[in-house]
Amino acid sequence: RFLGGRNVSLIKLPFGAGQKKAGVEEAPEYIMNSGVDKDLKKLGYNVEVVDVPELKKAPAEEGPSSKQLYRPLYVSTACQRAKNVIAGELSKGSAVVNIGGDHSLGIATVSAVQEVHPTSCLLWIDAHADINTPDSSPSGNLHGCPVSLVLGYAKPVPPEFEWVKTCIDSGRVAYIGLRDVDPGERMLLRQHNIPFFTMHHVDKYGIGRVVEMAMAAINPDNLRPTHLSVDVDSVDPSIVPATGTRVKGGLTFREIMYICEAVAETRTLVALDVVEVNPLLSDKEGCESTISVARSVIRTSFGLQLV
Ligand code: HAR
Ligand code: MN
Ligand code: MN
Ligand code: MN
Repeated sequence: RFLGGRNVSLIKLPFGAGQKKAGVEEAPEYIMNSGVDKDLKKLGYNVEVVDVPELKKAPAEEGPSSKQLYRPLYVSTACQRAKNVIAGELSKGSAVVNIGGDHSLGIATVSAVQEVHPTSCLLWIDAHADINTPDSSPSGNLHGCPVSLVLGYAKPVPPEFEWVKTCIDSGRVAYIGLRDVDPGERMLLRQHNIPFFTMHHVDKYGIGRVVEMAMAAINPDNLRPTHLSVDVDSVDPSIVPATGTRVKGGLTFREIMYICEAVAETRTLVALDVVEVNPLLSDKEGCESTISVARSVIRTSFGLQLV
């Protein structure tokens, strides 16, 4: 029951204004050049590459912003555009790989997936919960806010984001990998009973039980399409140094692969996000290691080839 069939669209989303470090907008080029299209073709998929180069261009005027958010108009405009492209690919019956770019693109990816597959669940793999509201955000960076916007927790919604619908409910979202959560975020996670598995839980139960518990919570009978959103900073900085907000004590290579394998095994994957690779933040070796992890995430989520 593979919902995306055998067609996969690789969507390049060169966008980085959801945070302040230059370079994350260059990642789609690097990740594509690593050969992800060939990997998926080898697995038997029909692959289409879609570029959205206009995301690199900022709107002429940012306009006065509420809430001290960083570049809300640019983030909103880019996400609206990205959402339309992603929804278009999904509507053709294809699965999508959304290659970021920073995680503010989650506003676009979740909005698109929920529009086309309104019962789907969301597995968010990240060191961070990205559930700050514009009010609770300590940084003003919108890559820390996408989950609150799609869950409808941002009140009032900043004017730039009025187009974003409350499109998913807390019962269909789970997290794995958390280890840097802000006080306001912790309150929202608890208040709405969102299942989250921190690195402490990964240590305590092992990745096998954690994935089992997360998927049982949001997709008990594998009847829902799955959206897997992978922020590469979920993985330990020793193998993923080329990312903007490194946090020690992350997932091992096998742990992130296990998550991707378990999702592949459900045959329910319709959308995969790979975000927060920043090739400018590490040396050549660190960059290659990071991109190789991103490539492995894509290949493994779309097919089990263990032996
Ligand atoms: N929680 C912090 C904030 O909202 C940091 C969020 C950041 N970083 C990411 N997203 N890479 O997962 O500012
Ligand atoms: Mn993130
Ligand atoms: Mn993160
Ligand atoms: Mn923090």
